[in-house]
Amino acid sequence: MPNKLLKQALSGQNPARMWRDHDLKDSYDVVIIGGGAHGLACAYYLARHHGLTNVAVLEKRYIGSGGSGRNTTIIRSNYLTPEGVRFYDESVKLYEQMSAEFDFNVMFSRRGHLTLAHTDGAVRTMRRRAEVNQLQGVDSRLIWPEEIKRLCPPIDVSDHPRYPILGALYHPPGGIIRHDAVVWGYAHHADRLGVHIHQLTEVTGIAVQGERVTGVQTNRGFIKTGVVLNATAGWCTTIADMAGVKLPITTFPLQACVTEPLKPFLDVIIVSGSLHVYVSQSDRGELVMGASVDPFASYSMNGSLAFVENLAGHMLELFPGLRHVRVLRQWAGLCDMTPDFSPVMGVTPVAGFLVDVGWGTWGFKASPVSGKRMAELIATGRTPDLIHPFRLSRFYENDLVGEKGAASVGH
Ligand code: PYC
Repeated sequence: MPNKLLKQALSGQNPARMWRDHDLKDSYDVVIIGGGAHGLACAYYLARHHGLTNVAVLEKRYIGSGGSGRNTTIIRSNYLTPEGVRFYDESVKLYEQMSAEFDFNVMFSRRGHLTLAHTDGAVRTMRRRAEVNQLQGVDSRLIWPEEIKRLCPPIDVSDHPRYPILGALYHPPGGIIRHDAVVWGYAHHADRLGVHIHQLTEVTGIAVQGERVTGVQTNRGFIKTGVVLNATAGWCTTIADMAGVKLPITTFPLQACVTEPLKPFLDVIIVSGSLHVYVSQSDRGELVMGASVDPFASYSMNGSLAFVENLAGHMLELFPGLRHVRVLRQWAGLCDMTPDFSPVMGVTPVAGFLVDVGWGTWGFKASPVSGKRMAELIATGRTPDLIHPFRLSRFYENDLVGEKGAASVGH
């Protein structure tokens, strides 16, 4: 890599663009709405695995400007239901091999993921998750304060805090990654395979004739197409409404923040549902932290003082030694919450209009698997077994996939 950089510098030539701009064609085989990691992954797998390259990805701002660039990059598969564990496990595996597949360092860092239990009820839930995980072949186990302290020396496992730590679900495969690199990697390879990525292209309407999608209206013109994938976050219900499809989703802001860089001291990911906090240390040394969604439905992406104050209080219960550390910046993203805390993927009552939505606070980690499996559905017309449990019709068939107990923090 240094040789490549040196050659490039000496050649005086600009590096090749990661992805290119194109004129908007008046027709595509597939139109994907949303230029985040999900939409770009789907475009990439359509082209790479199925040879479908007459594909447009429409992004109203710049790629990765939504949830893909606003999350805290945690990757894990320690879910509560067998359906959830199997699905996220495939995603973890795709993330593990991503740098090799792209020949581009996406900085995946396997850290180990600890979900702390502060009550007997939480210990029971962690035990159940560990057993479900193990039955699906996923490495997770219940551990106790002595081992927690060994894995994470700065954490307070004494009985001094208001909510002492009783145990934890330990999930060694859990990791973090550079989220921009994931977006750029998918964009670059989709572009090279012939996909058109259109930034600053906003969808203003979806044409439906006789219960079948026929096109998409944008601020740059009309596109004729028979297949539209709604891969948006924050505005997924607005887009679905344009096709006449109702989604059982409510949107909430989720805030996060980072501290100034510190010397490396935390090489595991720590999550506490009871204290509403999760934290990891990035490769730059910053502590990347978040909590649960704001307690009101809104499209606001403003940060609030209340969030930082609460988060700091809870962080200090776990790590009293951090009291002098300064918060550097904070931000918010939008989370589309479903009633069972699982996503919605697949077909809708409108033929040709598909959804990959409802990603709440768990979407980024699923980008590779949802992209791969939605591409398979689009290309073959058959719903893959792995995403069948997450179909829209489950809400009318009383067949929910309840994952609230595996959300990182209480909601
Ligand atoms: O589901 O791992 C997770 C998560 C981390 C931050 C928000 N959600």
